[in-house]
Amino acid sequence: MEYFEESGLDYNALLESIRQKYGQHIHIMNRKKVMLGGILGFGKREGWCVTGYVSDSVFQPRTPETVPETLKKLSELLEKNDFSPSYIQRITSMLEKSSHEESLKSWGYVIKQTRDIICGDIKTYQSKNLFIPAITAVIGPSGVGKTTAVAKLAASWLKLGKRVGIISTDKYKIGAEAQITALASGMNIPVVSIGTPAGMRQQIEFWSSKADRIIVDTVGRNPRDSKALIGVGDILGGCGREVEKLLAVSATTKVSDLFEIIGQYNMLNFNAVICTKMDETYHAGNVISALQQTGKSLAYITVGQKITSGIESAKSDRVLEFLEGFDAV
Ligand SMILES: Nc1nc2c(ncn2[C@@H]2O[C@H](COP(=O)(O)OP(=O)(O)OP(=O)(O)O)[C@@H](O)[C@H]2O)c(=O)[nH]1
Ligand SMILES: [Mg+2]
Repeated sequence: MEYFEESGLDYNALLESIRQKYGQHIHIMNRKKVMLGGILGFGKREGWCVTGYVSDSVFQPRTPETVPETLKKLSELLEKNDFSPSYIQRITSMLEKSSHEESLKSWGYVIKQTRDIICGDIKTYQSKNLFIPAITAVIGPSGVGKTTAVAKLAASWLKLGKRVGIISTDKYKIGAEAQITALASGMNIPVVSIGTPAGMRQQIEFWSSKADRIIVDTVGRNPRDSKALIGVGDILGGCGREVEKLLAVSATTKVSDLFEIIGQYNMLNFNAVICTKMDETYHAGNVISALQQTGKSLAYITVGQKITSGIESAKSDRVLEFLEGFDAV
């Protein structure tokens, strides 16, 4: 399969030029707004960056009358589970291409194959061997569960015998500092609050011999507000060294918004995603579609409001438990 990434000022003209270059059998995976052109930062204009792939083989879709009943039922089930239309199309096409006509009559077969495809689609993230103290920052939109995830991570690393410290950079929300301090105090984890890149540098130096793990809680930012996102990047830049950035998104966010959030936060070069509030959904197709179509990996899921538990390293078959009608058969 050939992948492409192309950019241009006008979206429709860009699609046309992609079709001319790669042919008609293209699949768009992601599109995002970017600044293009200019010299030395001047004269840049807003445009689009589109990523996608070209199918290996030219696949002739069936007419609606000839689509097996099992595939119609599968499409309905995927839709109920909040998978995106293009993900549903992709799954049903893959099954049609790779299966014998007879096999497709078996619902058990269709479910098993779909489970396997979905499992293969969920890329899980392995934390890098960062220098000690390793710095992990949790970034993301407001209210998704960043501070809770920071406290959960701290608790889980504490249980592993690590020396943990928390740095809060949320000077914006009233009570943010008090919230994380209260969450961490029960575990005797020290919390400091800073508001500038210089303050961050000072704290990192101070903690460098006192902690194995530093977790940074950040202010929740609207993904459409690029300036605010750059502010988050600036303050993390104050660490002066590599920071593992995990984007927190809520499982209760609709799929089109997940695409938007992941696309916009891409500017901060985050390493992987934490999917929060998994306990509040029975239909996690939105998360799976967004991860697959943006090529992002899943680092953790959080399940529940409790601080001392409910954060799990991502495992693809565990994510399937948050779908309806896809139990192993
Ligand atoms: N059910 C459930 N609730 C969660 C989970 N994680 C967080 N929450 C709840 O979500 C709400 C917001 O959590 P916070 O951690 O304050 O969210 P935040 O992203 O830090 O919010 P801001 O700092 O305002 O941007 C709280 O009521 C949490 O208890 C989860 O995994 N499951
Ligand atoms: Mg918070």
